[in-house]
Amino acid sequence: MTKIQQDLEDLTQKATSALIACEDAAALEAWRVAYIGRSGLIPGLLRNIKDLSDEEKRTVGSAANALKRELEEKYQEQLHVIEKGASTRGVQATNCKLQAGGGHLHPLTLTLNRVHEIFSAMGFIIADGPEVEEVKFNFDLLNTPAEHPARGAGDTFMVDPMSVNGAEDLVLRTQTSPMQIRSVAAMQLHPPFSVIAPGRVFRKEKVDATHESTFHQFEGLSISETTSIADFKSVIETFFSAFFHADVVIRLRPSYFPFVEPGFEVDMSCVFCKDGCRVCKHTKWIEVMGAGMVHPNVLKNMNIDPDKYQGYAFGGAIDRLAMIQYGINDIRLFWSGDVRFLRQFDRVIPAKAGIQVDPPSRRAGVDAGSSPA
Ligand code: FA5
Repeated sequence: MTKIQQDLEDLTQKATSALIACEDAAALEAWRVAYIGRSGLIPGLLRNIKDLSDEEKRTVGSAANALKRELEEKYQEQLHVIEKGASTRGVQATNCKLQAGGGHLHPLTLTLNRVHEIFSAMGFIIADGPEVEEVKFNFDLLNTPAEHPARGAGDTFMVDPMSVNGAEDLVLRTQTSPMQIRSVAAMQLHPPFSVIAPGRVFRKEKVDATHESTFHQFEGLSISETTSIADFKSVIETFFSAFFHADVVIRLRPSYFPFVEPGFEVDMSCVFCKDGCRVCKHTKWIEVMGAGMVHPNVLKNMNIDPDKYQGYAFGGAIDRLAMIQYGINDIRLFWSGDVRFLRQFDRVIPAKAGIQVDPPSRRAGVDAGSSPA
């Protein structure tokens, strides 16, 4: 390889990674001037071609011209992304050309890792459990009456016993809440303890921009002799403040879930505005999870004495958090496999919570029961 060919190769790599790192118009303009502008490195390289032999002129010249065209195209694409405000927030499917490159994490994995980091740092242990779940765990032990609409085949994916060696009463779990019961039993937890269980859930939903039939929840459970709603509010405020790097305030609204009493919907103050914006639908609040104080019947089903112990449980969606964090306007993009969408996360560097994070051994992924199927 001649020196000029080597220079060309080095320049290709340098220019491509520098372009990917441009997140605003000023950085992009500086890149344009440095690489493809009139006095930039690429035109400079092309000017040197005149000193080469005829054969080198042909090979190196056509390669350098192709590189110049390619970088100009990529520059236009990046400009388009930045103008649409879609570099980190406001991510949408845009026209990017397929190109070879290193792999990177999916936005849901980035979000899940962050949830792990923050709750681990607050002393929660992480549990994992089955996606094919027994009706007993998904509903009965969670104090959900037989006539509850969520139990019907209209809302829940039933598992055909024929497909699982005749095992009956299995469903695709509709929520991560069965992990409340499973994690306590499998890890033989005794209060005080705090546990978090992320995982995939399934519902017969009409899929639209904000509803998927397969999505990801994270369940939280914290029990002690004194755990109160105030503790819940403080932990969740700390979580969302760390997650969004902002001073988040939490608001609780009364709601009903069979496994908690009282139950509430949790809203967080909008992290993008003070006076209302598109993300908070001009309400200044964003609905983020369901929660409540664990129902005495559920404590009993965990073999925990409800006269002595109390605590809170909560369940939020990883997908919704990712949408808020990255400004994704359609949940269906996560499963689309559309590389134009996915490649926009190749430059998202997993942020640190800014609080002490426990070593990985703590979140070894305690398995709280295997699939009964
Ligand atoms: C539950 O699933 C309860 N298990 C949460 C809970 C846990 C309450 C513990 C009390 C104690 P809900 O159906 O509201 O609640 O779902 C929780 C969150 O999942 C919602 O706030 C919403 O952000 C998200 N979610 C619900 N349905 C969908 C869907 N189809 N697609 C994406 N996200 C959804």
